[in-house]
Amino acid sequence: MNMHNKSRIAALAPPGHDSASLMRDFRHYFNHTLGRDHYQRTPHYEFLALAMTLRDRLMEGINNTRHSYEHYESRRVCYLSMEYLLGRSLRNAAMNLDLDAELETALEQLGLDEEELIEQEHDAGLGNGGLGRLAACFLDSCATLGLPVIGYGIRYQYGMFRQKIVDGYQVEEPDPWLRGGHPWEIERSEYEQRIHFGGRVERYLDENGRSHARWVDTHDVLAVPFDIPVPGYRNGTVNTLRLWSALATDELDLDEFNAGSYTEAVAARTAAENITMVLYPNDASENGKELRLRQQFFLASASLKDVFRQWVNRHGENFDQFAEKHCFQLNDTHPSIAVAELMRLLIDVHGLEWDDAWKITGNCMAYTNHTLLPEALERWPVRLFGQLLPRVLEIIGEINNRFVAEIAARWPGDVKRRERMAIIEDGAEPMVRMAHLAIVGSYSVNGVAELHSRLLKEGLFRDFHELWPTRMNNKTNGVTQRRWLRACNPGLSKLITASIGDGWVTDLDELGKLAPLARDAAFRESWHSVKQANKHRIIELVRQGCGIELYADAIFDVQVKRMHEYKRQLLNVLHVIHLLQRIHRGDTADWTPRCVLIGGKAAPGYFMAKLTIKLINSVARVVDSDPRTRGLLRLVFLPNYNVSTMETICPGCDLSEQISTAGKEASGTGNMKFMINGALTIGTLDGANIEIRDAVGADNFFLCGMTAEEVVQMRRQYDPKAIVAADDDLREVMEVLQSGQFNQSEPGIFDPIIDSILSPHDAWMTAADFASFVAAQRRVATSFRDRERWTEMSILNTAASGRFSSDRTIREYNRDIWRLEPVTSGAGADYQP
Ligand code: 26Q
Repeated sequence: MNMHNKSRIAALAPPGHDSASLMRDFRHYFNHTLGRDHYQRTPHYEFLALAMTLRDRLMEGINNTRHSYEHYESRRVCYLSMEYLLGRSLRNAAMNLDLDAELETALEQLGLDEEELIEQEHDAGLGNGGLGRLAACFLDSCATLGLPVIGYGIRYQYGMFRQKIVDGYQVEEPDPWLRGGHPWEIERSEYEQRIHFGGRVERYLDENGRSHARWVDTHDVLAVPFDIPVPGYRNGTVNTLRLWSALATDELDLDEFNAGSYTEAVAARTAAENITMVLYPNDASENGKELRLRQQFFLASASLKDVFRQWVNRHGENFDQFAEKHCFQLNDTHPSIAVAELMRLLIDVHGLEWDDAWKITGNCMAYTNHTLLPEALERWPVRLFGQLLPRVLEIIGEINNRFVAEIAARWPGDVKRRERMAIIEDGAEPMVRMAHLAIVGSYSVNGVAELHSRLLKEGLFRDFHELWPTRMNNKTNGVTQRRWLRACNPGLSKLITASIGDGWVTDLDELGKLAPLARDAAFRESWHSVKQANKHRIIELVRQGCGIELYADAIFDVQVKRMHEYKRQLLNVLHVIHLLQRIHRGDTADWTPRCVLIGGKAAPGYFMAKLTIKLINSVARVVDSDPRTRGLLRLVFLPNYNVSTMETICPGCDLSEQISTAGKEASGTGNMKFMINGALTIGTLDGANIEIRDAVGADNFFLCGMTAEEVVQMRRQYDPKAIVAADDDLREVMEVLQSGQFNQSEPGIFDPIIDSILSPHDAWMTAADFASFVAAQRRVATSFRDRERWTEMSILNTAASGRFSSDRTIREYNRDIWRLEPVTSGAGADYQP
């Protein structure tokens, strides 16, 4: 750092990590900063005071870590993501800072209940589901591995909507998660950036007579960063998640208004600030919305400008080493406009030639794909793009022209291929294909599970794979065992650590040492009792959430994930209806009691997904009010499924439902959380299920359904009516559905579901996998009755789950794509200026 810029404020002694210091700081924040006293119980302020106490310790780490990275001039990764599904942070911060023991003592002396304070924290729900939670797990692993990775995202005022169930239907409510204060962030106005929108492009000649472009008459919005600390596990590293918030500029557009309209001009500030108002739910009906494109550009431009600010501070206008020192990992196509914005900044703002700029861009962008569904691929109308970001569109046009010329040279005359691969799709309404922009502009393109990456190479991105055979690679997803075992399942964690030590917390393969213990009857007994205790936590959650009583000795059969047809919650309900039929016909000899839990949010505009929620609730009601099901069967729809509820659900689950139509689920990550916590999986050969089954062995996995290849085969002559006619069980299920038994007061409401099952165009082929699913569920029921065998399988699942740590995933990203050196920070490694 330049001595001139250096402040003379002396460094403070680091805050203490003993219980006395924690208590002192807690009192300080509670009384002096928050102005509360002990005359009234205010758990929310107690939570805030505790969070501020921990934040001080995190700040110490964040600064040490930044100094280390600057000192070593480390190569850096910027993870660009529109979503970070962080959930709560308090328990995680205490654990990673190695404060949980001292904190327990401190809170006990203060007479506070830790669990109650933890419950006060509002989930940071800045994501839809898998993709957003993956980003959060990745940040945890990067910090734990000491890798210089900074997350960039958006600070939405409203996160994922809150789901209420009214008369069985989903009702969405806004999630004002910042209300009441967000103690983990600090605003860094000194790093704000100015982001351009609209305007037009102007050409001018420089002093050497060279022509340049200038983006002028723009409507600017300020991007203000808020930093959230990301602590590694007890290693002194605290990385940064930098979230951008939109703020109107202070220039008033007074001349655009008539004299005297000062108030209107101030009120118009909200338009700019709307950019970061709300997270878009993953919703096909929301595709192509201008505000979403604004958000994407806002993230990409602000983050790149932030990187340039730091670069120019240090290296001036020399960009020779820029690509060597940076990698931008694009979390799906959502931030992929960064490819064009990086070009624009290098060329228009920093005066580089096209070819030099393109070389830099192509050497520092990397793209992760998360979907094979063609309808989910992002495309933007060229027209809209041109209005909102005219200069960025010009650059995309130029990238496209050069790319198309490359294809024409490689495959002369192959016009079809050129059309298939172009970044700009021709037609009545020309479109920008963001995935093509991302692939062309990146040196690495990865899928998120082996099957998914293979299907990308053979199908969706086949042409690109032929052109650049080394660019495409696989990085199977993972989850962080710190949150998803150590913190959320203290019972099992203690048992595991008592048996094999605590090495698994940072090396999940260590869990392999549990495998021999699966044959130890005493160990199985301990394992079983931990699972039972965890099931009681679910029972309590369900009692409070929906007022239904579950049975602790029943099999807990769980499907929690976003509601989507391809995930086939419908297949799960059809099985429940089938079980209900069996109970009605008295076919209950050797019955295994079963509690089926389904939870998940439907995109607000996704009609079929919402109707499926209604069906689940309707069947649940019939099951609950039928005395014949007592002790045998329960179905519940768990409202408002989120990160925090998963932390209670996954430790107590017996059976994890992963039954997507093969070839549709890119990876899945809930499947991994359940496996680590000793659930068995009933699943199709889809996404990471295949790798889960390979790891644990076919004997310890309940396989069902067609393969991805069989799905493609059957598509051609799919005849669900014939399948129903030939299957007594399915026919009976369809008959009760058609009878209106579940919707007596709302006749006909489930017709769209019935029709979709019976349609030869049903892309998800629910009927095709019904028999196989029911048969697999029979094997599940039989196995569960042999408690010793089931517990053995449960232990073997945990033992084989090492591969599904996001630490492994991140090591692979780093080995193959990022090539970062780990950096030691913190105690002992303090940077001395
Ligand atoms: C698109 C357009 C407009 C508004 C929103 C969106 C949007 C938002 C979020 C589109 C997609 C998403 C999220 C996708 C997602 O979560 N995919 C999941 O990613 C996981 C992590 O790789 C995988 O495990 C899952 O298989 C995949 O479905």
